[in-house]
Amino acid sequence: MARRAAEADKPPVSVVPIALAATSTANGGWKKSDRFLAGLANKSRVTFISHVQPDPDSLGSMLGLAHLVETQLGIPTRLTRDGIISRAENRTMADLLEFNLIPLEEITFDKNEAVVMVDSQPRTGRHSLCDSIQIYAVIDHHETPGDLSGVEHIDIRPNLGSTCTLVTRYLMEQDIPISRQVATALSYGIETEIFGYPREASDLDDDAIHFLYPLADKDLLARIRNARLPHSHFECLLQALQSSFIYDRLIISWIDDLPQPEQAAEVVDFLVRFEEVDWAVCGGVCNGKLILSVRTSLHGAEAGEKLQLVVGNLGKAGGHDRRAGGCIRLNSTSASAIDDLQAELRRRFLKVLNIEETRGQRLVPLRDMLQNLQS
Ligand SMILES: [Mn+2]
Repeated sequence: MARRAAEADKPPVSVVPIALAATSTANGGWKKSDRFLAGLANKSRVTFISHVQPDPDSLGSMLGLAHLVETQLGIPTRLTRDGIISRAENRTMADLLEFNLIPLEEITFDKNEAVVMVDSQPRTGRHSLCDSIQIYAVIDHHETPGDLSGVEHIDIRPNLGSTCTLVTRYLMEQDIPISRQVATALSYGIETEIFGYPREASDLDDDAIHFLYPLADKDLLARIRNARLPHSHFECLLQALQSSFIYDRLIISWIDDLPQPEQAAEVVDFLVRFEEVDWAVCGGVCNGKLILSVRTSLHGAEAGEKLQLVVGNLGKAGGHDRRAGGCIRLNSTSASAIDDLQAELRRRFLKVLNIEETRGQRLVPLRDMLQNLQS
């Protein structure tokens, strides 16, 4: 019986390219990358999609898998961009590594084309892809469950720090040459996910970095990490500091006009380093939505689930153990409507984190702000 089960897992022999035969293991088992490629062998083209505002992990994953498909199967590929790339580092990455990204709204799909989703799952509210498009593969590391019905190839590993790690495993399994561009993109994708603190990484993430680093362009990596920042970045940081209130071990910060959605994450990455708190929350208004970002320094904190509890049916939320994000569509962007929503969210955060309702202490006292203005 066991043998039959293993047989059933194998792709039909007729669609397996000869190049793949050598990569199956000695006991006849198929590697994940073999199965991924086998299902694509008869396709006319492969198009990669990721979540909105693609980040380095999704950009690197699309590029790495496109390289895998083109090298092993000789099938043309397309990389897409859902929404804008907003963060300065990410735009610099896409520019310097010469990503050819087609806006998702300009894409039409052929009948015999395969669609591969990376770093996200279908119907999680994280993309603008039409729900009727059939997806061949989902390759991801998020816990946020998507609707995977009809997806042929599913490889979701929440224990990994990045999707780029999973893609690097595929490339290592297939033992194909990796260009400097691909190695640099994957390397940066992994480092943005695992080099921060709290660190959420596995041994496989470290192995992937170890494998890619000698192949990557270290000068380009340094230029991407130190991308030039727009004026709005500093205005936003100033507002974050001035609007921050501390409630026991929680700091909450509100931004009236977030210059780009990912800056909420930059604010909490910065604030969670404050030694007097364990939790940092930032909420910012951007394009008619309230973007939420959460970080905690506590281990086993289930930040993603806690943020889902807080947001509830007001919007969408998800994430990892110590990092989470969410989004609430605003019915009204009037100051009073936003104030009410902020008050409600603050109340819910305090409840979920078991913090007594208090007035909160300003991070920067008003008299200090006034003194700074006069000096
Ligand atoms: Mn990711």
